[in-house]
Amino acid sequence: MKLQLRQTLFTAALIGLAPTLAHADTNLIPQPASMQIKQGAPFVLKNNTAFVATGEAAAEAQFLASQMRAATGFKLSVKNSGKSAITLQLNANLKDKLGEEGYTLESNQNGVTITAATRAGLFYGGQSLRALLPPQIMRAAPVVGDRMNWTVPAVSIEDQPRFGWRGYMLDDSRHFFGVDYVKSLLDNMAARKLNILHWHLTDDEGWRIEIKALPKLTEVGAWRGTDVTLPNVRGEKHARYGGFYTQAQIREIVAYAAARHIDVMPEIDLPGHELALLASYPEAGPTVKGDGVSATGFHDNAISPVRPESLAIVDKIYDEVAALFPFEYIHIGGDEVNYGFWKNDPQIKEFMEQEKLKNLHEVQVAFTKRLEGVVARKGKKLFGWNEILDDKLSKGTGIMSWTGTGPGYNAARRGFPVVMSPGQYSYLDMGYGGNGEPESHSWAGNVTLERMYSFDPLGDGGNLTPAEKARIMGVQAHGWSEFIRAGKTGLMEFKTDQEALDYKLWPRLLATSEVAWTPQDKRTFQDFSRRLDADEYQRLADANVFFRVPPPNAVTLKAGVVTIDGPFAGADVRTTFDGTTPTLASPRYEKPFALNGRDAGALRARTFLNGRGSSLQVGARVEPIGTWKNGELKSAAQEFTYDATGNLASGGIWRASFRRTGGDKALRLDKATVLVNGVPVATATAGDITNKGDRAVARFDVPNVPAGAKVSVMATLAAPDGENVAGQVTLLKSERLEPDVTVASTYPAYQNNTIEAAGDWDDDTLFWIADFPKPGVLATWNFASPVSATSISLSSGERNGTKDQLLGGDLEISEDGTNFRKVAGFTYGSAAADLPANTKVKAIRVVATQTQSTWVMLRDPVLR
Ligand code: TNX
Repeated sequence: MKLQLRQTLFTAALIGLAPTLAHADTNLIPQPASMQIKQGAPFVLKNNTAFVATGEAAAEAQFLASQMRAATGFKLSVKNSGKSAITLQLNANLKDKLGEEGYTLESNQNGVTITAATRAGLFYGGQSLRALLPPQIMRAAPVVGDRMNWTVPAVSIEDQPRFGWRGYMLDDSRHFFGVDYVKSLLDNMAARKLNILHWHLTDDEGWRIEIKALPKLTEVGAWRGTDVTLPNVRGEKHARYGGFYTQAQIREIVAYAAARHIDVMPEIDLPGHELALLASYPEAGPTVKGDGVSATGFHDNAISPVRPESLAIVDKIYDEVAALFPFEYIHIGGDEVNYGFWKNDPQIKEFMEQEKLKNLHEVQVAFTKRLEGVVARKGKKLFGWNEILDDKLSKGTGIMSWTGTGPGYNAARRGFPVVMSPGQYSYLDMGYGGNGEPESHSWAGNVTLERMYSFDPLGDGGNLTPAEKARIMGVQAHGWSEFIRAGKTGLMEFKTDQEALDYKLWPRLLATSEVAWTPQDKRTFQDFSRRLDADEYQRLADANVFFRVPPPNAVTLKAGVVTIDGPFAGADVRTTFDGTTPTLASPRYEKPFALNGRDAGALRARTFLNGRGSSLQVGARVEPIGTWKNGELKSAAQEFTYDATGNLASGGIWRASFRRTGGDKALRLDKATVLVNGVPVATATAGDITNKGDRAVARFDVPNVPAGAKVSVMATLAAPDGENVAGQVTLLKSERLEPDVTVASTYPAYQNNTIEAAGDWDDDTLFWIADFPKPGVLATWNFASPVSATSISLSSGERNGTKDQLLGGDLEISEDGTNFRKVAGFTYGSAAADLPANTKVKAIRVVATQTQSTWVMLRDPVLR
């Protein structure tokens, strides 16, 4: 709820566009555990407002005052006593009630009082106070020229976090972000009550932390490009790219974080992901090279887990790291080690014999155990990715669950502390979903804002006992940065790497903050979306965050009328009807309008905010053209006719979907026909219909539809097992090419997931290879005639996870059906490429480039 003040003031926004309204804000993110909005006038912050605090509370008051001086330009002195002020008080007796990080906040026109048992509690109360002030409070410099009314609404808050671990991981290796960015990130994390920065400082693409005993790590390992040892990655053209943090800078950042109650956990990823280390100190590698590639596409990127030179290097690194970071945990990574790199090494074989180890996983466990000892001697503990999980490890070692929630529940059951960060719900390097979004990973599917928000780290609980659940310390989001870079990508353009990263983080990190902080029964996505309004985006802009401009939520078409649901009230949405991307000059959407014979498929809608455009909504989702009630379908098939005028208004591939919405019996579609002015123009029979019991889909190839034509869909439907089935009929135009195709593979299929399923243009079915692929062709798609395409992509593996992906492979196309060329390699299970204009595609094939010991799922190629 927004409290509009009696005298609202217009103020010019930072961005210099629309004037903003100064008002008190009661939309907090994260939502407090409990908040009452009281009757009564707000408190108004003035130049002479005093902060009152004593003892340790005074230090927090000083910090909060300095944060609030920045935007207000006010004096805001801190005193021992006084009235009509902002009072911070510590009361250790409140620990039972408020916990380690909780607080209460009372505000009325006479002042604000924040009470807590700890300094952290006072800090979070202070951040809530800032969140109650107008968005401009986030600015780093005084709001000049604006006559701001710095009001705090009258509220009563009692709040504490759901989880003690509220993390974000910065991947500073794949791209280097620098001290200023890390500080601003810490500011923004703290404002949202996140308290752990997991700092991924090393990986194949760059070493980012000065280690004084090993100077080559940063002289050599921190740089990649054509003029240095480490090569460019992913098509980059740098002569020399990179950077690193000196130890002085690390200390500065750790102190900056501590002032904001954030702990910094460094990650030195071992033994895999270490090309940068190996480029600097090759003697850390196995004595004999191995085979294969890592999941990220690199050869021989694991250090030797046994070689004395390697272990000496590791110990020197951990010595200095332990001294630099006061936090109790050091993260050792441990993910994605391809044991192929170790299998030829005689030293490792000898070690296995000596220690009676059965396999190379046990070697990794032994390596991890040794490091547990190294850090224990420094009074610290390890954290690692879920691959390190093994009962031989100390129960003090933390497990970060990333490949799903299962490994986290498993670890909690076995006695380990756990942080939940499954790719499917917390990977910020996945796409937001939508058209024109920046390049991203896709192995965990799209991580939409809603998906991220929907995560409950204790959700299905994996049947954990309360004691096991208590081991789940919290939740973390991850900003892997392989695809983060300045430049054009999708419809976006980023001036800097930092902007590109921010785009992926915000607003999704707001969802993480609420998942981590707010009690589960006090949050819904609907309410979160309501609070994520124009003001909240203004708050992000004022905090100097390059957030993602949200596209319209939905565009719907019903009986020829288009309705656009904007991302928030008052959003500036622009549309086109010729398939081009809307600009600020395109017509602005004001209210529902008639399609008037235009093609709904060519409609494009886009939000603009602060001069920036969002990604696109393409076409309109057609509202049901018909419904049927329980009892209307009979065991004998009958014919029904649905009016589709204004909805099916253009030629192309269309699908009519008949879906059960009530009852529990099956429905069956035998035949469906599209009629234009009463004349059948396309008919779907057996081969074009899929019947799944609770739904049936008919596919039509519809020729051009004349403007103003009357269109209907006639369907023959039955309820073979009983009449208790209600449902609805919707129409959807295909956004991709669906040519006639012959598919072939010499590999066996698992059950009915045959090769044909990868060429039926139905994304619910796939080809599941029931064998371990060997280098060579896995499958071929041959089109009846060549198609013109501008892009191609093909995914392998289950839709929302890593299971049965193709690990090493190429996607090839042929213009003549005989000669193939590679257009993309598979990483994390997917291959995608833009094709030059006028590319004709006659055939496609997927070629494995490596032997792998899992089966593979292949999906239908997507050609546009
Ligand atoms: C897996 S998460 C990785 C990272 C990649 C990321 C891409 C983890 C422990 N390893 O190296 O950057 O996926 O999504």
